Amino acid sequence: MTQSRTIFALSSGVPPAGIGVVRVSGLRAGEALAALAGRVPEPRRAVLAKLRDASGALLDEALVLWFPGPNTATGEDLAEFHCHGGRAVIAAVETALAALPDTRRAEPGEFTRRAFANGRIDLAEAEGLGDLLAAETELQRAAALANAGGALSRQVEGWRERVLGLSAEVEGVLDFSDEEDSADLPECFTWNIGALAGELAAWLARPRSERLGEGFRVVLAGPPNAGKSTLFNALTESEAAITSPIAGTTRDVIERSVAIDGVPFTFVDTAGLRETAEADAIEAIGIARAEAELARADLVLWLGPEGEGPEGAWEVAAQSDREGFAPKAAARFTLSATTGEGVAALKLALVGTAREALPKPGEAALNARQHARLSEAAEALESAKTLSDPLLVAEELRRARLAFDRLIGRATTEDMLDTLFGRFCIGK
Ligand SMILES: Nc1nc2c(ncn2[C@@H]2O[C@H](COP(=O)(O)OP(=O)(O)OP(=O)(O)O)[C@@H](O)[C@H]2O)c(=O)[nH]1
Ligand SMILES: [Mg+2]
Repeated sequence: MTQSRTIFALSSGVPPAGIGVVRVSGLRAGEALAALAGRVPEPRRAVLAKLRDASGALLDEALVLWFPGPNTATGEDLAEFHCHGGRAVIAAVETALAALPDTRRAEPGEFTRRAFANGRIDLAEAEGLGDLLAAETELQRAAALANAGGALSRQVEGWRERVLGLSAEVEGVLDFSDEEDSADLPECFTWNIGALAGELAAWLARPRSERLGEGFRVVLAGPPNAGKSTLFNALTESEAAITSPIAGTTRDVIERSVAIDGVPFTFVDTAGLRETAEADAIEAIGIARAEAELARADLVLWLGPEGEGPEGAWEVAAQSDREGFAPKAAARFTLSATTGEGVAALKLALVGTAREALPKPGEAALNARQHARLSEAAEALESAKTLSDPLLVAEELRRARLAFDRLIGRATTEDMLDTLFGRFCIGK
């Protein structure tokens, strides 16, 4: 399935840059090469060419490449112009391309959308690609790369095959039962469905890929002047939060996302918790917000009196360098954000804990959409397990297969595709 219009876009970064790669995809990609570079080079060979517009004016000297379809990134004929990355150079090349018949600028994600339409990649791979382009930390990159490379798709194909096999068994029993009404499914059949449902359940229980984007959420809490903001600044290596000896300095929630050892974190500094009689109206709002943050946290670092923090919080004995410092009997960490003592140990422990809670590197993680489809499949299998009428079992298996198809994009809707590809940048 080839789209009628040929598209082009700058696929490299925003100019000015050393090189600007303009990609052209579609039926007229070869003509675009001939028109601008004067010839169509040998496939997959970079050649130097003078680029000219229709009037013969020289635009740039560039490396050009020719990738005849269908074995290309988009599944269509593809041309690349590796120009000098100046703004005016790119603009001139784009203008010359736009002047060609049936050729227009690409929309965001349109190259990838064509790759999907032409069966070069499936939906899970396209989503992985989107995540890869958006990845900011090492952990995000590794997870996205696994999906873009088709790890999830292969897994789903495997499950789909097994459901097909099970469906075939049911069909067999159904054919047979035309003659004898006592036909039953073999015992191992239910066992096989159960095993498959169990595998899906294990995948569904894994941390979701969105968790990687949000990061592991660590909230610092405690009474005023406990040293929350000072520790927050030390952990985020910033001066984002104002610190002062005045109790009630922090009034609003401050959050900052950072990567430590490639692991994404969001640290949240909050207003000191104290009785509102002492606090003013604005501080009272800050305290209410701080309490709301505690509920959202993946982990709370408690800098207040021992044992008074929320359940599961890590007891931190802060300001250990101060004279008259009162240690905590069961402190998980004793540290001074001012001297830095003990902060590295805390960071190390945070990284270890966050790694457990976030998708593992190299393990494909599901996003919300994929999770919903896989849940449908798991539900259908769980229900098939409990049924004895082969007709009903066959119907549940069909439902599971449909959910797998939706997951990898064999059955999709236009608006779903618009949403997915719309989040890509132009030129991808
Ligand atoms: N010596 C020493 N002083 C610290 C340490 N941590 C914080 N302080 C000081 O203690 C005071 C209060 O620190 P903050 O970090 O502002 O305390 P907070 O918990 O954010 O306080 P509120 O925002 O009012 O709730 C400031 O003057 C800090 O400089 C520390 O580890 N050692
Ligand atoms: Mg503060």
